Amino acid sequence: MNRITALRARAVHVPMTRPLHTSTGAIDKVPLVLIDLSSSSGAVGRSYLFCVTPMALKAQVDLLEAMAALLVGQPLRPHELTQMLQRRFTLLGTRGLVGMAISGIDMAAWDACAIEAGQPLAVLLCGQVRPVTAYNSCGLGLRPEPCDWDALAREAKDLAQGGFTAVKLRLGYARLEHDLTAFQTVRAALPDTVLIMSDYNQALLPAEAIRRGRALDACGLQWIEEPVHADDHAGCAQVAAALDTPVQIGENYWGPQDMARGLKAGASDYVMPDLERIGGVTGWMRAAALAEAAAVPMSTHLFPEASAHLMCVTPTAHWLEYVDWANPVLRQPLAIVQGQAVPNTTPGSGIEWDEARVKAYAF
Ligand code: SMN
Ligand code: MG
Repeated sequence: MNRITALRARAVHVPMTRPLHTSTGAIDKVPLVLIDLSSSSGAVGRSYLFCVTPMALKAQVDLLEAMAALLVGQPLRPHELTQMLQRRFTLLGTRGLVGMAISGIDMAAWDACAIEAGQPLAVLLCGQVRPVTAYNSCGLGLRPEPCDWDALAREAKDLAQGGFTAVKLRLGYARLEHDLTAFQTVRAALPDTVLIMSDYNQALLPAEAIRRGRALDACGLQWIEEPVHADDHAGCAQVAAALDTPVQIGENYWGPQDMARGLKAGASDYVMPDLERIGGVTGWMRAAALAEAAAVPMSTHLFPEASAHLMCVTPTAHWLEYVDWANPVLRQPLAIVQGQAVPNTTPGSGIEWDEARVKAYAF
């Protein structure tokens, strides 16, 4: 039995091709924590965490380094490791930085297992590597007033390059009229064949979400994402029931139990768990079973490299969210071919660091 010999965590602050404004604020550089989990076999499993703000980077690294004491010497068995960590941190709470750390360790442990098995992650999970339909989420943020709609149109055209058949537009302007203008601008800039998703990032109260959603219903959006506060499952269920456009949530589900509550409440038509919140690969597989049982289409949130493998074994797999945010520190960024993500066929989840860049972007 192979055992964990070391855990290393490093913070980087990586430049973005396109800064992203959402209704929660602007992100102009990507704050990541890179995790290396070493096994006695010699394999090194890797994952990264997206910390949203650089203010969280040091705390996330410190927490992971402290957690190494619980891990070193333990057998490399992700199910057991994740369960042990969940128990150990129950009294502190397993959301926020703690939940992200547990998920990151889980993802790195699965990567190490796949490397030891000599198999791509999807194959280790008893599936096969196949292309996964992706939408381009690397932009189309909110425009600060006075809104430069021409720039939004140019960005839409850029994002559709590479054969993408769908893109995501951020909404949640101060007024509905600007939401509609943003949509119409992007719609007019793209061929009819390119689909459009939208994301409010929790900006609205349910009544306003219903008002805006009804105005958007004629637009043919693929989905309206997080119209209301992520924890307001009852409110989101009201919105989903009132609209023709499907409502999408899930990036803020902290573990499969949280997703089970949302599904039970009928909070959304679609789900899109996030690997660093749902509990890594272990949490994803359990969430995928819940989505299958509820017959709900399941998409991914960020982390396209590992997520692409998981979509290959997700019964109700829907759309992969493509972002290029980790590309500057990856040796081999995820391949996109005609709008489809093509997972690596090499062992693991396809994450290896470009050490020179990691050094250059060290935080
Ligand atoms: C999002 C999440 C995190 C950072 C930026 C944007 C957005 C998405 O909610 O779903 O892509
Ligand atoms: Mg979102």
